[in-house]
Amino acid sequence: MRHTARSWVSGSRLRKGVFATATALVVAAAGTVAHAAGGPAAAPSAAAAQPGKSDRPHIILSTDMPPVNGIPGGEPGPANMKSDLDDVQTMVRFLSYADDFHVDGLIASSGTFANYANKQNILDVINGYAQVYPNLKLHDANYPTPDALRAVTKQGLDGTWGQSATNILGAGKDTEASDHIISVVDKATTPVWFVSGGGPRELGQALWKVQNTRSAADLATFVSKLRVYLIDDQDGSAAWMRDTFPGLFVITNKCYWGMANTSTFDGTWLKTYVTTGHGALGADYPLSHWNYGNPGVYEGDTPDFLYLLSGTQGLSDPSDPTLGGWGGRFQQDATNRWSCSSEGASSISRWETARNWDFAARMDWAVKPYSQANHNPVARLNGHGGDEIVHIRAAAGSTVRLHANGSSDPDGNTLSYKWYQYPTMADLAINHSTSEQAEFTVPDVPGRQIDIVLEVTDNGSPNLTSYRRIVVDVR
Ligand SMILES: [Ca+2]
Ligand SMILES: [Ca+2]
Repeated sequence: MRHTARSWVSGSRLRKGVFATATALVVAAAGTVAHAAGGPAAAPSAAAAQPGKSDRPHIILSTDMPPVNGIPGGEPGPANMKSDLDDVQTMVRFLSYADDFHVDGLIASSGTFANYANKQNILDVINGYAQVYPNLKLHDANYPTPDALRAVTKQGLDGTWGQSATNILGAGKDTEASDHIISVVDKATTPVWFVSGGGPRELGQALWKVQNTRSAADLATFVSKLRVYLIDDQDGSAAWMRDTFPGLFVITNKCYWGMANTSTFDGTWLKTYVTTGHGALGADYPLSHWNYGNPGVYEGDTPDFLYLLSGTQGLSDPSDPTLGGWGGRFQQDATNRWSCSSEGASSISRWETARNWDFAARMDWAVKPYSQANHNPVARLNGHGGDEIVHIRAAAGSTVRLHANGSSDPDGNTLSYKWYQYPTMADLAINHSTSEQAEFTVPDVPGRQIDIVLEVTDNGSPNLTSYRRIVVDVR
């Protein structure tokens, strides 16, 4: 994503994007217009960076994951081995997408039933990543080295999950994790996303320390660089940081269960596409979450990084939670405060087919040569490649012409197209909505915004989808 200087201080509504000139796209209802179609993208060579992606987001991912060989929480076993095993599922999926981020931190916060923080749990999955890293590099040169990931893996404080802010923040409670967060944010020149699938205590302690050791102006600068995405409130620091820092951008996701689907993406699916024959990283993926009898994809924490991934896919803009993407769609409750939209968990589950097969392709990347795996198409919308949101203004009653000309596929696959409004903000009929070119008449809703998604899907194995988004401001 591109981050403008303005987005530093905005926190909320400002979006990344390109403003297309209205005249290039909008014509009177009876008129015609010639579009400047983008030329076909050159096919990338193996080991090139993935095409169609611009700047990768900076992420610090905090997890309370148990050991790789942990025990599902509902089964008998020692407290230090038991927890939500789906957190390990999330880590495996995250590392398979490590090429799409600047991974600035992997934080072990307190977890397991023993309430321990243990960074070795993360390092063990990185060891699996290390075994498939040479092969992943065949598919995207941006995969970070295992040592680069190890270097930013940091340990938090024990005993903090579920505890009040008073008990877990303050003098004497700094850790290598909280100090690392401060160091990363201090060096940052673009926003740093702290995403947490456990208690966010380590960020809380970092904020506490900066608040208590720096000037108000320096604190404000520090806070302005952060973007926070929480899977629920899992310790008292979550509410504390929202109460204490009104300038802190915080998304709180309490509809994360939209990730789970153990009927379609069940144990058999996982064995076929992830855990067997797909290398050491996939082999670390636990089949079960809470008990052995119901295997499948749970991954309740995964929306935290999917939210950012959707920005790199062209589907959304993380600075605008109302757009919605793989990590959910959110509503604004107050300045810098976001919670699940009325769509709830379905804002996450609606993408499950594309996202799970996309993960299956990543698992192929772990073991197959470039020519034998599938790679995502490169979608272009009205000539715009990259991942920026395309913005236009259009008058009610005018016709907006949309096209995906110049979209391409690095594997030479045949592409199919789908245009639809999301989220639905106005009555709208899109003509030729499954064609490369589509159009619609702008409804009489001046002042409203019409958001349209383009899905470009290939016929490779598995089918992979890429996205673009256009936002039409109705005059
Ligand atoms: Ca968790
Ligand atoms: Ca392809």
